[in-house]
Amino acid sequence: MTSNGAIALTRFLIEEQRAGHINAELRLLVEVVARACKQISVAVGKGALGGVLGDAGSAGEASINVQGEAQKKLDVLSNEILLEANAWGGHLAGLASEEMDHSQPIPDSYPHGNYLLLFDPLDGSSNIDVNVSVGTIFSVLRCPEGVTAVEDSHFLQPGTAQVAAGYCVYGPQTTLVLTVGHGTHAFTLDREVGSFVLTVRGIHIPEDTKEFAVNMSNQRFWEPPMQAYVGDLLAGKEGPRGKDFNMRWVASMVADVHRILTRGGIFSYPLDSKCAAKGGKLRLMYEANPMSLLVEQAGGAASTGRQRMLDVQPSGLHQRVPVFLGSKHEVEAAVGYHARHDTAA
Ligand code: P6P
Repeated sequence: MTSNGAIALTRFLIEEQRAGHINAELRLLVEVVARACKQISVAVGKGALGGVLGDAGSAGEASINVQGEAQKKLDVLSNEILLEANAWGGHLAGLASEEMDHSQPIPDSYPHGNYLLLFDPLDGSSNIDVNVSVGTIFSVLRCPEGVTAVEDSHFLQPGTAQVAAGYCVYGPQTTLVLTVGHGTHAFTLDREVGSFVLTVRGIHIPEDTKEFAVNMSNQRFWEPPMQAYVGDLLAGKEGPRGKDFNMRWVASMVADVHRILTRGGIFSYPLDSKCAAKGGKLRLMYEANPMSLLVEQAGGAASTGRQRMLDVQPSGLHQRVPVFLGSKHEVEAAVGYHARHDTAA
């Protein structure tokens, strides 16, 4: 207990271990990631004062990552913080990052553990320079039995294989949201003490909602079922849904998902003709899968529009997917538009 009776992350994890939900190695892994997120929070919070805004790369030469996106200085710094924090603890066999072409084994100079860590070190980068919430997303898998030399293929496990997942949102508060497979819980950073303190045990997403999150500027590029679904949302109470809807779009998945975990809603980044060739915009392994586990553990639903997200069998480390997640009944409604369209087709 902290001095005011609240439960710090360390105690929460020890109690999860006593309950048999996690082992000591996974407990250490979560503690290490949480500490790295505190370091990233400090760097993000300095902004211009820390000389960390703007694009990475040398003078005039942008640094482009495997996604083909210009890296921000904070993308690179956040990636380095997570790599350094996780190298020596002995809890990982390997790790993979949105910012790195391939996965990395733990150096032979350090002991190897049984887990694989995947992360988007700083999601929502386009918001960094305009002081809008960004975040770190992470996913934990077991290293397959008998594997000594970790390769990309060892990470290609469906979302149901995740043993833990979470994100840390760097907003007005720095909040870590975590699941180890027994509910989704929120921990707010007490900056005076430097500890994450349990602030919501057992998040529950309302099954119904009147709020949707999508980038409407892509509307003309969507597939017909998405056009029909959103068209009916916009028709409001005079339309087939019989109620008015509100819209939010932060363009930072962590911020949008945090709002949905907090008050419900549906988040979607569907296929559109611009990104269809890549399979979608958002990445399966370290964005959609961890967020989908968090949402399902909070009583919500997550789908590609045609398949439960956590059942998708990955084919590549940086594979992209269409995403629908949030309030269970609303995700089911969106999936229904796709099912009826595909059946008719
Ligand atoms: P758009 C941020 O770059 C991100 O990967 C997600 O965090 C966010 O939901 C999405 O892309 C925003 O995409 O096309 O609206 O800029």
